[in-house]
Amino acid sequence: MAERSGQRGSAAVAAALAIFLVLFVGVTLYIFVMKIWWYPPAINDFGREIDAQFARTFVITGISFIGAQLGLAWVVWRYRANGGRAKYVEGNNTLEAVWTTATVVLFVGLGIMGRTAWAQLHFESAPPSAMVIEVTGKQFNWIFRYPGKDGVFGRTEAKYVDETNPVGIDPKDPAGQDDVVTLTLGVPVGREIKLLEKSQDVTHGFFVRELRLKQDALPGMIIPVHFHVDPGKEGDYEIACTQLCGSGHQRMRATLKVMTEPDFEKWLANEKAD
Ligand SMILES: [Cu+2]
Repeated sequence: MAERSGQRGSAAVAAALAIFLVLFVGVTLYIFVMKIWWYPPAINDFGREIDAQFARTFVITGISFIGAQLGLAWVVWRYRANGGRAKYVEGNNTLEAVWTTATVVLFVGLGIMGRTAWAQLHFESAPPSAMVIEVTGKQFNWIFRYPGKDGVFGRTEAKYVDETNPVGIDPKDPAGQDDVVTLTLGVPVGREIKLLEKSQDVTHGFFVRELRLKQDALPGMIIPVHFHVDPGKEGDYEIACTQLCGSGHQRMRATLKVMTEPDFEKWLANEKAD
């Protein structure tokens, strides 16, 4: 009698767990396929390349995930307690070797496929014609600096940093006289932009979702990254800090303002006047 009720209990629990796993796979698949909580569309070819890599990774890991979870559901149901004795199984060396090799091949393969996009951002330098803009992260905002007409940034030093001079431009350096410091990153559309990332205090993370561009800014380092925005994609995009950089971290955001060349010139002149 006790054994019979034990059997029923096992079947119910096994069925519940198997059904849960199947539903879990279904809901997860739905979220990814329908792209709920997805990135906004990319605004350049680098972004689209990252998306392609995302897609490849999701297809491969997705197939493994679905196979593993549905397999688990089947095993839970098929081998539920039925009054028999559990059997000891030695393991299977061939299977071990097969799935370890398969995992290595998949991971290394994905790495090789993704290296083009990664190298484009980190190893290839920006063309000499790129517009250079300095980005400084500090608790808790982003500051941008344009070199002005002379194309040369003025020297900076920590001792000059104050309310009116947030990046600490040396007032005695003539190259710094025409530098333009802003709180918005204005850029002309279509033009290659080279950012020089700096930090005044802790590690910050510069991130624009639509560019698929993420690079940490570290104190004591100048880190270059470059990008362009496709023609027709003018507009405002959010710049977020992706490193938990302190108590005001969630407030640390700015705007990437993509404009046509004439609008950009007007905007920069305006910022200079301010
Ligand atoms: Cu930050």
